[in-house]
Amino acid sequence: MRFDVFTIFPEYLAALELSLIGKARGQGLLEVAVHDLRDFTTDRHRTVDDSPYGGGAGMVMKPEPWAQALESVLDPHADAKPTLIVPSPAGEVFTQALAHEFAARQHLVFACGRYEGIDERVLDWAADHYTVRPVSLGDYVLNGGEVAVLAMVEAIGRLVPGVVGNPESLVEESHADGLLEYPVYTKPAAWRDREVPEVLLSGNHGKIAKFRREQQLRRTVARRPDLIAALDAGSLGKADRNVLWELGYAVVDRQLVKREAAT
Ligand code: JBK
Repeated sequence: MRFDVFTIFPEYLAALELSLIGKARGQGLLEVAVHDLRDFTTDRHRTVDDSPYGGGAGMVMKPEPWAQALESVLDPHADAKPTLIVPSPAGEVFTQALAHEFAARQHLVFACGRYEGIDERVLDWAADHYTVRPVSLGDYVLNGGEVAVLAMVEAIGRLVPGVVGNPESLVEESHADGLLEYPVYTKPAAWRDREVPEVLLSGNHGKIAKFRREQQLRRTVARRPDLIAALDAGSLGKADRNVLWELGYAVVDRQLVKREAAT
């Protein structure tokens, strides 16, 4: 799998030389090339931005360097269009499902915008050569796409076979039951007056599984009620429904609803 990243801050992507992704590059599992967008300018000042038509704050990235850059990594012999991922707060939200979808592609190209974004015609033009996907990490403001690319390359790269040494690390999280993970503990069993929950020391694996499941439900209710609302309650067991009832939820038409709202 190949990644090409275009940015005006190539040093920002130096982290891709470290850890799991850096190692996978060394092993030839992933090819990652980071390119300086300014290398595709033709003027003395290597200009990449200009003021917005129609007025408004800030600057917009000019189309010409982007077209030169994006053309430079097209392979005329490729049997499919590469995917162009454009990090943007106006994109679809990046999820584990999107990471899996992108991990199945041969060639991903990332276009890091800065300032107020990239001239929209670049994305229109690129659609002739690429599958264009504006993607957002979430609803907050970053200064540019670089940090989003770091997150996406890590999330996608670790799904490529061989990149994560122990494939069992991928199994538990892919159980994707739509709940947050349970809390974990290690030695010492007592630390600063805090004890590890006794059941985890019991050796009773049935009780441990039940405890962990309850913890998953409790923290999902507390932290991510949106995930509770998205569950198919019909696929939950009796024990799960009892816990959720105690936490204030009832089942209506296979949906979990707050009990006071149900009445
Ligand atoms: C944001 O991917 N994002 O979420 C993103 C990319 C570029 C700028 C941004 O403000 N949020």
